[in-house]
Amino acid sequence: MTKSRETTDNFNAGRGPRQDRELVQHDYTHPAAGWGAALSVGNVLIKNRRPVAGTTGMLRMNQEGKGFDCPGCAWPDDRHGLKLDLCENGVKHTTWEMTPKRVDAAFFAKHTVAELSSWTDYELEEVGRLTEPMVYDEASDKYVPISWDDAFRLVGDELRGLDSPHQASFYTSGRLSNEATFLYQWWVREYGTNNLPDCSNMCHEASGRALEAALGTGKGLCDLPDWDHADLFLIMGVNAASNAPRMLTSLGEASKRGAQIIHINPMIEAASRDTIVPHDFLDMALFRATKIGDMDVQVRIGGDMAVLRSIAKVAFERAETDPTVIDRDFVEQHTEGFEAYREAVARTSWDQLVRGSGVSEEQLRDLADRYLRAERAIISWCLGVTQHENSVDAIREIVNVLLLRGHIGKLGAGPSPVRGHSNVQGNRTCGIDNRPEEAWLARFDSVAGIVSPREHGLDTVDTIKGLLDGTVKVFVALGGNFVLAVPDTEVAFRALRNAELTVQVSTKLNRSHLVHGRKALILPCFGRTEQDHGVNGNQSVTAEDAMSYINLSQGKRKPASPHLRSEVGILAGMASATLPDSKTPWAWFAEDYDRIRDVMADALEGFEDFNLRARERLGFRIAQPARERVFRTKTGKAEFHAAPLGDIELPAGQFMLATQRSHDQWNTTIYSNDDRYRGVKNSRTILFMNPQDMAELGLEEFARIDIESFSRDARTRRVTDYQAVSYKIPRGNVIGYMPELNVLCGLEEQSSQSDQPLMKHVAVRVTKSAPVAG
Ligand SMILES: Nc1nc2c(c(=O)[nH]1)N[C@H]1C(S)=C(S)[C@@H](COP(=O)(O)OP(=O)(O)OC[C@H]3O[C@@H](n4cnc5c(=O)[nH]c(N)nc54)[C@H](O)[C@@H]3O)O[C@H]1N2
Ligand SMILES: Nc1nc2c(c(=O)[nH]1)N[C@H]1C(S)=C(S)[C@@H](COP(=O)(O)OP(=O)(O)OC[C@H]3O[C@@H](n4cnc5c(=O)[nH]c(N)nc54)[C@H](O)[C@@H]3O)O[C@H]1N2
Ligand SMILES: [Mo]
Repeated sequence: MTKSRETTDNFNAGRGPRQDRELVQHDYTHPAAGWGAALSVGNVLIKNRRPVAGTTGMLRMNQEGKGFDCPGCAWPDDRHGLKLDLCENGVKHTTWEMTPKRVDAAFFAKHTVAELSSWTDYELEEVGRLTEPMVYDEASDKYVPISWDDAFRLVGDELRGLDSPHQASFYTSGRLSNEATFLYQWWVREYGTNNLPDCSNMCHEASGRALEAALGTGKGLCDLPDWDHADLFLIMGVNAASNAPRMLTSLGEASKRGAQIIHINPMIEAASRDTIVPHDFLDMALFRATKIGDMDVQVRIGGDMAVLRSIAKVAFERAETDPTVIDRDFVEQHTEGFEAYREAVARTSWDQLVRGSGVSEEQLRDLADRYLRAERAIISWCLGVTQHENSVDAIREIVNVLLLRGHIGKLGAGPSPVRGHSNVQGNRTCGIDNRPEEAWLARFDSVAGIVSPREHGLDTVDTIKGLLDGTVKVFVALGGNFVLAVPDTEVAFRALRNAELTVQVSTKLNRSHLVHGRKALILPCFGRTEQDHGVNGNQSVTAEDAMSYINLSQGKRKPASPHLRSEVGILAGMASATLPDSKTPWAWFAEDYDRIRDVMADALEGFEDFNLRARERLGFRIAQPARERVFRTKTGKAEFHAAPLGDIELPAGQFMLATQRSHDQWNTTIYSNDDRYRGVKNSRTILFMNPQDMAELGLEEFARIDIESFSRDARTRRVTDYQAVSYKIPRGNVIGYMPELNVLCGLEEQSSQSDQPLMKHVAVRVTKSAPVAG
């Protein structure tokens, strides 16, 4: 069976709808959000046949704890609670879940897995919501129905049959609620392993490690009032108009009050032009756009540390004559390592800074000048900064320049990473961590009455390696689309097919259900928008956003099928079946999440009176000592970091590739082949290139190209028949889409600082495709 399936694997095609029209590209000049977005929302609602229900569903989202938390991104809700704060991509994301289409037993009876494997990823998700638990039947190569009890028994039997609990790995995609997360890690640790990989391993691991070392907290320090008071923003490596659209609201308001907004990005993204703030009805009615970019710094891919260090370079130069440039009092009272840092900066020449950043000295000085004049500065970043070899150093450099100006622990200033999935931050807080800290485990154990394992567990890349070499036999995924999200797609396919058992808890059909182990389960769960009845009525869960606010979320819609279960319920079922002698009251927890929250209140710092505070009108914010300038670092101070500038030069003829999202996708879920703000229509198998680089290679616009990557394992990975699109990006850099280009990301290409796969740091060669024969 597997044989025929492998022949249908296609690692070269786009993962959106089948491409039936020619690629088009033109400049997009309209404001971000605004009517373009409103029209696009309308189209999505119509496509999902949800014009009316879709709208009422939206009106219940993000509204003062009375609805569900938008799963679209981790940006906090409007704290004033007065406005209708929704965005195009949140609407798209939510309607995708609310589709009336269903994937039931009859559907699976009609299609073998081999046949489904030939469908596009778009077609798989398009068929609608999963409705009942299914198990893989090898004889017919089909998924067939299984009862919940039998499914749980299968999981329990397999896990108990392993020689060691470390032979199983338990993935989380960052939308799992805090309550489910807490129970998940409890089950896994009581079972006996810290094999808890998550999407954070591919996302903000670098941010967590850098901030923890520098400030004694793995999270950003800013809240929305800070965003309301800053007079300067450095927005680094984020495509905010597509991936954190509600940031545009904050930027629009900041711009109106005169704050400066500087975008540091190899691409000039839509968010650096102007926006019509989507919830500002008057602006919408009048087509009134607000400028949200004062300066674009087109850094070369991987060059952020050089940009930041140039700020420090200018600061130290000026400090010789101007004592106010560096906040001496702050540095003396609250920091450690200033002298060593000063020396490291002195050792870095302008020549290195210019080469390392790809930006002229003049522009770097202009940037520094603006930064050093600001009284309150926020530095915000996302994947453009985190997915490189030297990302931990780059993020420590963010903290370095904030420390120089005392921009920590004061209103309107600080580090503010943009997190990805709506609860990826809460997952960590509530225990999803393959490298847990002793203090966290000790407190948890004392409350839970178990002894958690202490040895570190596997992250996402380790899990793939373990599956490949057979040391991992069972793979469980709470959400996500692991096989497409991870690097090295072909290798990942082989890894998952090597498993004894794969278990996917999901809402929609995706590739990870088709690339499965010898035994395989699909366990369908409620979505965020759906009711979840316990013994005391419709239950709520909580999520933590990118600014550490905890919000209650309650679904109102009727579940997509009567056979669905909640994620908590599914976890409780799997846990009971795995641990028959457990003293943990799994089923009792699932009956009423208040009971889980009562335990969390004791086990987790900052969750005191959890049930009470979660029910406050706008939830609560988890306290962070660093905001009060109390730093839980080794020295008790905020720590400067004196790293040398990393080398990002490639041999001649190679390009640095960054893989990223289009406007019309949510990670591995692709809504269309268009990328509106970059003016692209009808294709995802494209590569943005600098026009001069294209000319040098003799490539015309839309020329057919092959892209080949280099990896330390010396294996060649290649995609063919892509198209080159000229775009204003730095020379030597190329940009294309994930998850298609994950094929090129070698499994060995991991940051030595963060262990993150180098998804924006791929060395490639570009060549003209051979002409098609005939
Ligand atoms: N609609 C929508 N929203 C989403 C998601 C989605 O897929 N769709 N995904 C969610 C998730 S999980 C996450 S983690 C976030 C991701 O949000 P983003 O970080 O915006 O994701 P990417 O699309 O990878 O875009 C990376 C950005 O960094 C820039 N960049 C690339 N290399 C560099 C570099 O070396 N330096 C700098 N300074 N910039 C660089 C790119 O031009 C691009 O603007 O969004 C979340 N929100
Ligand atoms: N090359 C490259 N690769 C990347 C990245 C990159 O920038 N470049 N980014 C990385 C990042 S930042 C991330 S976060 C990962 C994303 O990795 P994942 O989180 O694993 O992937 P998603 O595409 O977000 O998962 C989508 C699936 O989640 C399921 N789902 C949706 N809603 C729910 C729900 O409520 N409950 C459950 N149980 N399931 C649900 C659906 O079945 C859907 O098919 O990808 C990473 N991969
Ligand atoms: Mo992410």
